[in-house]
Amino acid sequence: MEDCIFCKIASGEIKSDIIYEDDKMIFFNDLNPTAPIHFLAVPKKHIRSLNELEKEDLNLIGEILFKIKEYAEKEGFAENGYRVVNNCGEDGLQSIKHIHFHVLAGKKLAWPAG
Ligand code: D5M
Repeated sequence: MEDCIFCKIASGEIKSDIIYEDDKMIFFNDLNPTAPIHFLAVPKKHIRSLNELEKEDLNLIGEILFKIKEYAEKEGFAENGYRVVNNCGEDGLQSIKHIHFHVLAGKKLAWPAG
């Protein structure tokens, strides 16, 4: 197993600002937020990137997206909308090699990205 900061956050070895956790996933606020609400939704299973996703992981990813939806409803930003982003690989500017989804909300976001 490679040395992975998000695995260490998931195991509790490294502290983070956790906003949701269950046995399969963890949500924590991004260290460098680019919107009033900016957190990362991360599976506890170590998957390097979208490129390494296997069919056996499809339920897990669906559950993460569904939990993001539920969280947005609970926290009251679902109605105004939000953005879910996955950066994959070098050109996608993925800096942490453990798959994660950025969730951005709380302002009118700019588009297009990149
Ligand atoms: O984005 C990786 C994101 O991870 C980036 O926005 C900073 C964030 N980050 C890095 N380390 C931490 C810790 N320790 N806590 C919270 N957030 C963190 P990427 O899509 O890989 O470019």
